Amino acid sequence: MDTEKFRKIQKKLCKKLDDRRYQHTLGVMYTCAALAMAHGQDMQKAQLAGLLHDCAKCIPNQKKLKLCKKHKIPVTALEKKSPYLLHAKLGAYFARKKYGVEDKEILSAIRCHTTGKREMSALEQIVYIADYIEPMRNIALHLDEIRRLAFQDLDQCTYRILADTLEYLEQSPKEIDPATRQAYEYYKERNEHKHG
Ligand code: DGI
Ligand code: FE
Ligand code: FE
Repeated sequence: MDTEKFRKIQKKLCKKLDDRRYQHTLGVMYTCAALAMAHGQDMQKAQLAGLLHDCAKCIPNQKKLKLCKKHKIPVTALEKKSPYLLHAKLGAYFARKKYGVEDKEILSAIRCHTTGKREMSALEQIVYIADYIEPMRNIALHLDEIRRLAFQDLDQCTYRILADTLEYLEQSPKEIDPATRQAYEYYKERNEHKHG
């Protein structure tokens, strides 16, 4: 994608997000680029996925549900109870329909960035990780260790984030999406296999 097209997307997106969310978005975008560099992945694709990952975040929850219905995006019973989760699916939809992104890998990285999923591609892991570690994030536990791991081993880093996220969710009234649990089981097994 050429620079001008990228700038156009940034300008348009900036109007759809509040300032805090836009600053987070830029943090994720640059962190995606850095992780792509570290792991030999396509930097442009990673940046674009990072830029658009939360493009549907600032839509009110009721409107998220309405928009899913309107655009025939399937909503699970769990998502109905926690509609904020839908910003990922809706984000992928808008990335294509409103921002003209056709790349399937980018769209799928946006779609799974909140819960994660089993067998993520390197690009999907990069977006998932960057969202968690970008510089403005500062409340999660073990961030120093997770930030260090991000540049060393994507699978181990993904696993650590999933483990901490599940622990956080289990202590909160929030329901756990099957994708989150499946991702955790998958990366747990994968890391045990790799590291004994
Ligand atoms: O959109 P962001 O705030 O940048 O980050 P995100 O899209 O990763 O969303 C983070 C929130 O999503 C965080 O509070 C944990 C929550 N989350 C992750 N997996 C699940 C989940 N919430 C529920 N209810 N169920 C999940 O499985
Ligand atoms: Fe998000
Ligand atoms: Fe985010």
